[in-house]
Amino acid sequence: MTPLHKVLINKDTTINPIWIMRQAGRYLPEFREIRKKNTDFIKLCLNEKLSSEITLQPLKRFDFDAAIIFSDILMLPYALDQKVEFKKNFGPLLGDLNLNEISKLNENDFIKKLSPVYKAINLVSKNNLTKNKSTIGFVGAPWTLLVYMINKQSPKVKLKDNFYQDKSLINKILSTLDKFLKIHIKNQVENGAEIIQIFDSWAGLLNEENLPNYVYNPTLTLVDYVKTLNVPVICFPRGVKNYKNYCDIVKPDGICIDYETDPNKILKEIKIPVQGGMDPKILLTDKEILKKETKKYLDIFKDHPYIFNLGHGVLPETDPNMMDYLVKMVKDY
Ligand code: 1CP
Repeated sequence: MTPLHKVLINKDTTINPIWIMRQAGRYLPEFREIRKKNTDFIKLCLNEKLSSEITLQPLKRFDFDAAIIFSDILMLPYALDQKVEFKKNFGPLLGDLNLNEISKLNENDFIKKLSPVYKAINLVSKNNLTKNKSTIGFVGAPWTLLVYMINKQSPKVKLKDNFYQDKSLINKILSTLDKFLKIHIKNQVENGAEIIQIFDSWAGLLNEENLPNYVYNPTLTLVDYVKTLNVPVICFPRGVKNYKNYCDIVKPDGICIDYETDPNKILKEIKIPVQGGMDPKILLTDKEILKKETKKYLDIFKDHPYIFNLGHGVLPETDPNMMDYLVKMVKDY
């Protein structure tokens, strides 16, 4: 059993495995080197040789316990034939959504479009660098994907005023997403993904009243599906106010918490394995502060099954030396 499985399945509290969201990415000079020569981000994700190499880059430097496949949650709308571009200093920009086209899409075409992602997972899971480590596959949660597909840009930039207006459109997209997310998850697992993480980065946009329709119910269906594949599933509903409600209803194997959530409150309320929490900005300070904050999370969760991670993705300005210090500290704890 890998360390992550020991925590997620056996609820082992004697170890503290570590991996970091966005561990393969822009804070690593070797990634920026590849990215410079590959200006089309989608094409890069669809190049299994390069995407598997990028996935393994952080494992060559640091003793992480997992590899997360270098891809993106927006590969799904891309595979549903919605145009997706990544504009420099702006983020993703999506094209118009054509539901008629989407309804004609068949499973085989979808799988074919994403086959380089599945090949990359296969290459990574068979590589020696992931021996006794987990290969993590992932998807965006239906709600977060819906947000990008309708809004066509990051809500960080602006959320359309009439976002919630067309309920029939919303429901059609949600049911399409349910079908294709399951296909995407299945193919990742069949090719070597041993854990699935569901990213709901924009769950915090909703109030409690709307969570059942858009977050709880559609995510529960996916979580139940992943369980039938005998693979543990970790959910990251960033920004929800009530993590306990979320866990009680959605019942993932592990819950990843964001950096605005009080870890002491989580420890008191939540019984399932916990992951993450520390503010990524701590890695931009100094070793003294980093040591103190890291120790804080490890101390709080010392008798609770806990996977060390941050409360959101590692920031591009992070010094890899600080990451090195963090990993060693967690391992020596
Ligand atoms: O080099 C570049 O300009 C591309 C930057 C980049 C990278 C490295 C994007 C564009 N995506 C990725 C990889 C990525 N995205 C991974 C790879 C594996 C790893 O973690 O190492 C993962 C898991 C994601 C997931 C993802 N993409 C999420 C969920 C997690 C989160 O950060 O909240 C979201 C919301 C996205 C959308 C997306 N893709 C890229 C960007 C810049 C964004 C965010 C846009 C926004 O702010 O709304």
